[in-house]
Amino acid sequence: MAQQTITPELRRWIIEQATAGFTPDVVLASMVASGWSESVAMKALDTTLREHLRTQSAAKAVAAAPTASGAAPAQVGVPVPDLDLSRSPRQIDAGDRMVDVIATLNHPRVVVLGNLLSAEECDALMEAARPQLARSLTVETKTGGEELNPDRTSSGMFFTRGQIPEVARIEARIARLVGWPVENGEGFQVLRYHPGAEYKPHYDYFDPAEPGTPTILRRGGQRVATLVMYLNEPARGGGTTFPDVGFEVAPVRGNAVFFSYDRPHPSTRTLHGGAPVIEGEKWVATKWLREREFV
Ligand code: PD2
Ligand code: ZN
Repeated sequence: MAQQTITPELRRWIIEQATAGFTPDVVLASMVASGWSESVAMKALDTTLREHLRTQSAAKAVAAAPTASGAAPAQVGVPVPDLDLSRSPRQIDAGDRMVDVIATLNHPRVVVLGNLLSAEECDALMEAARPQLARSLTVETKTGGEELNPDRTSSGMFFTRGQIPEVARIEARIARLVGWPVENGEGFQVLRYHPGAEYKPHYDYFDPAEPGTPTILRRGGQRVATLVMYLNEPARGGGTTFPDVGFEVAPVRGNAVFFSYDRPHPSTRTLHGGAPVIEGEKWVATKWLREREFV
């Protein structure tokens, strides 16, 4: 496709749409429908609306405007953790370890990493987690509590930040890798899946429309990125899937998949799931990163 330029006319049009009460997701859909590439359109929207928010008091009305469908308006994106891939490195220095860059995708932002963890670190996490595994809970967004979720047939546990030396070391490595403070991370969650177990597709951010979400957000704001680390290798099945873009990451011991989401909205395309394990066991450690310090 020929290069698409963000002209002053386009900026003016975006601002007109926004001030007329159309939310960014609606404006995005109409730009895509008229031939804009979604990633260019999102960027144009993001920069234009940010600039406008900075300079105009009318911005308040934009954020508060209802969508035509009555859904919650999509917010302008927030800063998120990311890796510095600007010079296309094969490896990134994560402080105490060189980590391989295996594959990247821009929308959704996904980076597949190799050799993030050593075999000894994978073993240490599994052994420390094993005695505490219980059928997995997910955060109940209706109340802010936790519930048994039938979409998740794995068992799991949480470490606290820095709970054992291996956890502290890996947390520092991740912080350096993605440029995000250790303090903004939730404790690792370790999950074990048996054959037949899966994690149905979901978003990791908290749904702003759910009544329990404000309570959850008090502990450090929204989740803005996820790192799923593979601690072992099931013989078959158990990939991490991104159904919106037909992408699947194979669970390879020591490897990881990173993805970020700058707004709690499906337009991030970060719908993802854990495919059923067909043969063998699958163990992962998940790190979720929040906007602010997680307390
Ligand atoms: O185990 C996975 O592959 C997986 C897939 C989707 C883990 C998570 N989500 C998660 O921990 O959020
Ligand atoms: Zn997830």
